Amino acid sequence: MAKKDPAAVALGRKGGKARLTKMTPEQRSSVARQAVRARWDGGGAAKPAPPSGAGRIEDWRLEKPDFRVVEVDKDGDVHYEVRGNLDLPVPPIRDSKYLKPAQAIEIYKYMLLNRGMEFTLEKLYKQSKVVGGVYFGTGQEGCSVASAYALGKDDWIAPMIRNQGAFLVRGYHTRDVMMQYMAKAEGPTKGKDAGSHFGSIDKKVSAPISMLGDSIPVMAGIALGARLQGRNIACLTWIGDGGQSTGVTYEGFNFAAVQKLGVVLIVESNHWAYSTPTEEQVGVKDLAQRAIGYGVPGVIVDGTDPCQVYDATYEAVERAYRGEGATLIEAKMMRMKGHAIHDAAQYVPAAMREFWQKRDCIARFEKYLVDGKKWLTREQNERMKAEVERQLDDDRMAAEASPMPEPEWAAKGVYCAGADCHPIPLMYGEVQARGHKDVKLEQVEAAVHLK
Ligand SMILES: Cc1ncc(C[n+]2csc(CCOP(=O)(O)OP(=O)(O)O)c2C)c(N)n1
Repeated sequence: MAKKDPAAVALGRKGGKARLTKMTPEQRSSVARQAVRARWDGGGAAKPAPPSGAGRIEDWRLEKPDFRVVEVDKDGDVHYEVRGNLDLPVPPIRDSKYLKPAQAIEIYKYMLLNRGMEFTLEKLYKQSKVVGGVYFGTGQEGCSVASAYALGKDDWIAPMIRNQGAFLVRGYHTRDVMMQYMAKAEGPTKGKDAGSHFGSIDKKVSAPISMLGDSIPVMAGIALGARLQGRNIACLTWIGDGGQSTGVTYEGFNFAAVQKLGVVLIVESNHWAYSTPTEEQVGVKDLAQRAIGYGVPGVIVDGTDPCQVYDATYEAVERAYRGEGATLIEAKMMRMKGHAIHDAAQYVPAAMREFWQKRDCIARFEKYLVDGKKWLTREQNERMKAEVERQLDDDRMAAEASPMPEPEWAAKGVYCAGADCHPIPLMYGEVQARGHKDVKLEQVEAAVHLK
C-alpha cells in the first residue's frame, strides 16, 4: 500500500476539519488549488509507469514501401499517380512465433475459401441471383482470417464488409454467406437484410454495422459486460483507413482504452477510402500513431502476411486476457478490388495495383507453406484446392436450390423485446458489480428509458 503523505498526517493530527472552518473562502480555495496541483504533479513523487506498452509503436514489417499517391491535373484531366520506389523485391513471410504448421495450413484453407466464395458471389451477381451488391476482401483475406483465428472461443468479433473470411473462422459455412447474399429462406437472416449483415450470439459474432465505426463501442460494451461477469475477454473488430476518421471510432476506442477493455482494433490500412487515397484522408503517415493518443500499444504489420497478422492479434488477445486493455493494429495492404462490385476502381494507378498484385497474400502464403516450409506437399496443396472448389460448387448449388422466404416472415424476429421475446442469459458468470442483486435488468435506467 502507498505510504501516507507525512504532511497530510500532520495536518490531520492538528484537526484539518477544524482548521478549514477557520479559513476565509479565499484561503480555502487556495488550499484546494494547491491540492489539485499536487495531485496532477504527483506531489513531486515519481510518476506511475504508463500501462504496459502504451504509447509504444512497433513496426514488424519486413518491407516498408516508400511511395505516395498524388493528384495530378493534366489539362483538365484529374487523376491519381503514384510517386516513389515501386521496384522493390517481394518480402518473405515472417515466421510466426506462435503458429503450428497445422494451424498455418488451416488459415491458408480459410483464405482459399474466403476468396473462392467471393468469386462465386461475383458470378451469382452477374447472373442477377444476388439481392443488393457484393463486397470483396480480395487481397485482405490473410488479414481477416489470421486475425479471427487468433481468438479463443469466448471472444467476440464484429466483422466489417471486407471480413467475410472471419465469419468462416467463427463457424459459418460458405453456403450461409451465399444464401444471405441471395436473400434465401435458409440464410442467416432468412432473407432480411443483405450482404454480410448477420451475426449470432452463439458464434459470438456481432453483425456488421454499415455506419463506419459503430461496431467499436459495441465491442467495448461486450468486453465491459464480460468484465462485469468476472471475465476479461478479447473483442476484435476492424475499421478502414477512411472509417477510422469517424467520431464514433474515437469515442468507442477511447472508452475501451480508458476502461482497459480488451478491444483489439485492426485498422485495414488499404490505401483507399472508397476512391480517396489515404494521403488525402489523414495527416499521419502511419495510422498506428493514433495509438499514442489513445494511450494503448500500436503495432504495424504487413497485412498481406498472415503470420504477422496472427502474431500481433495473438499478443493483443493475451493482453486483453491479462486485463491490460485495448490494442491498435495497423495492417498495411491494398484493397485489390473496388469498394463493391459496382466500382471498377479505375482511380487506382496501374503501377500501384501491380506492386500489390505481386504481394498477393494467398500466392505468397502458398509458396511459404509449399516451397519454403514444406509443411504441405504439392499434391496435398492441389488436393486442398480441389476440395475447396468442390465445396464452393456444392454450396452454390444448395444456395440456388434454397427457397425464397415467405412474405409474412418479414415482420418476424426484427425487434427483441427482452425477456418476453427470448431470454438473454449471462454468458460468463454472475454479475459482480456492486448493488446489482437489488436491481432487475428490465428495471435499470436504460431499459426504462428505452420503453
Ligand atoms: C459513418 C459513415 N459515413 C459514410 C459512410 C459511406 N461509406 C461507406 S464505405 C465508405 C468508405 C470507407 O473507406 P474505408 O473505411 O477506407 O474502407 P474501404 O472501403 O477502403 O475498405 C464510405 C464513406 C458510411 N457507411 N458510414
